[in-house]
Amino acid sequence: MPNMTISAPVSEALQGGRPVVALESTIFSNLGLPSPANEEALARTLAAVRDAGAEPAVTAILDGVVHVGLDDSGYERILGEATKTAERDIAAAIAQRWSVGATTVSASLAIAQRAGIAVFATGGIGGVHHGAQESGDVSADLGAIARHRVLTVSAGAKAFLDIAGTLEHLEMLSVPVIGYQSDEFPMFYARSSGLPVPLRLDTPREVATLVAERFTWGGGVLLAVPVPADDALASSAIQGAMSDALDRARTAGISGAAVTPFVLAEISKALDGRNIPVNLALSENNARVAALVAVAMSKTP
Ligand code: PSU
Ligand code: MN
Repeated sequence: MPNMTISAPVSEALQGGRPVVALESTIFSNLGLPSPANEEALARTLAAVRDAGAEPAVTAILDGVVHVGLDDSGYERILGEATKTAERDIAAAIAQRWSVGATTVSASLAIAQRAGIAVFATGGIGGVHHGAQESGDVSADLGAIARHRVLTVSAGAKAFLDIAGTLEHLEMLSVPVIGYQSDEFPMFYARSSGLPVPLRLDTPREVATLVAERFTWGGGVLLAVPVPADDALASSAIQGAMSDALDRARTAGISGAAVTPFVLAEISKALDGRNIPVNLALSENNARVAALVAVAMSKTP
């Protein structure tokens, strides 16, 4: 595969049937988190996957080549200036030899499936934006979760989205949505959205069994993991910052792929960075849970 390269540790793990967890690179780039929090997020996420017994595989496009698993120089590059790369952008990123293409959830899922990786972890997925009826803004993440045979582990959808609309859309796309040790769909920084999940599972083993079954029918699964209680923000604490950020995006006429990075940066400003430790904690926790499920899947006979 000339336009895709799998690192030696990842390819050895895959060949040996050992557990691997794919990770996106947008959250670790300047588009997702400010420096040096992005560096800490990366280090803690990688450690969480390894400590739980799996091999991390960060996806990125470097000089027009799709990378699955990075070395130190690759990590350094994604931590800096990067171009947001969704699934539809992969072809352009290769054809035009983009220097650093930071993969979103949708791009990572396409790459994971092609590399033969069954589990993927992120912070929060994209989803249905407020006002999507007029703007049509629905993240490509949702279709990618539905289409690819990969489990996505996230702390729900990003908090500034239309969560109820996102859950309806996932139902329309036939995506099984599982609450991990939770009866509610989480709300990223906050543990609760007030919206129930259709299915709750409590152990990595149970999740692994369901995912294996789902893969035989085609398509992916979304595992929603609430941020650990000690790290969570109260949803009342973020409501104001979120609606202000959305108003500002509207007034500034931001649209398309720029909306999410803009709104995330505005929320950080309004909360004086109090959301950043939460973002790190949930990314680390999702990576840990994803690795535990990957380990359980690798033991499935
Ligand atoms: N959640 C975060 N930070 C991010 C993203 C999600 O806390 O940077 C990124 C992910 O890469 C996700 C993307 O796939 O935003 C979704 O963008 P959009 O809404 O444009 O589809
Ligand atoms: Mn969008």
